[in-house]
Amino acid sequence: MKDQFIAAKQRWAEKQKAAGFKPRDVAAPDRLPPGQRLTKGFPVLDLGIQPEIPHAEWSLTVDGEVENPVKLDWTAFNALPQVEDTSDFHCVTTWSKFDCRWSGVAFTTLYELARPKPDAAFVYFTSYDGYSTNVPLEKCLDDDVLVATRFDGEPVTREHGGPARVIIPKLYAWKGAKFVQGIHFLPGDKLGFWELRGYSNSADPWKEERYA
Ligand SMILES: Nc1nc2c(c(=O)[nH]1)N[C@H]1C(S)=C(S)[C@@H](COP(=O)(O)O)O[C@H]1N2
Ligand SMILES: [Mo]
Repeated sequence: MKDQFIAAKQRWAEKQKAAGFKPRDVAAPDRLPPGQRLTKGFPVLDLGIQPEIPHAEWSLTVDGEVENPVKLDWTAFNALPQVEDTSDFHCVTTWSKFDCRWSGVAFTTLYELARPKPDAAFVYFTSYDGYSTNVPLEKCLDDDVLVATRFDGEPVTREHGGPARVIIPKLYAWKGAKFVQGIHFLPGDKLGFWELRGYSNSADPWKEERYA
């Protein structure tokens, strides 16, 4: 895990040097996962609750199997190094959105801050709307996984999961917690909201891992 973390951190650094928004070739035929349709809009999916969290009341807890559990308030979170990344977004309900420009804090930065213990192997995300989702730690240690506070240069709106939401582009979008409140490092896997209700646990859009 350590080597993977260092490699991801290095790739993040290289990507940040190449400043500016560079949409990739939209025409690339291999870019849309099987069974997906491209949308130009940005649909909203939630549990019917869009919690309103003022910045003064917002915090992100990073804990579990870590050497240094932290609870970051809005100021402390935004004082962490910021990254920007453009990625594609794939929802299990068959829409995909290309070139989403997110900025915020890289997952690797939170990993480095909390210092997971050697037995940490899974991540369980919790949200202000009662949502949860789970991801193997190795899937989070990639140079496109971040806790985003901005979309296209503007604060993430409440409907899209502001103040902060998780983005894991290589998995179906339900694996990215909107309104994120907690990031918990666990030794074993723990199923999240949709994973308990018939959605795939692995959620790879390229393998069409939609429902379990
Ligand atoms: N907290 C929370 N996060 C969530 C959800 C949710 O209901 N609550 N829905 C998930 C699903 S199913 C998808 S497709 C995306 C939708 O993000 P969007 O509303 O910005 O399109 O958020 C994911 N994260
Ligand atoms: Mo979804």
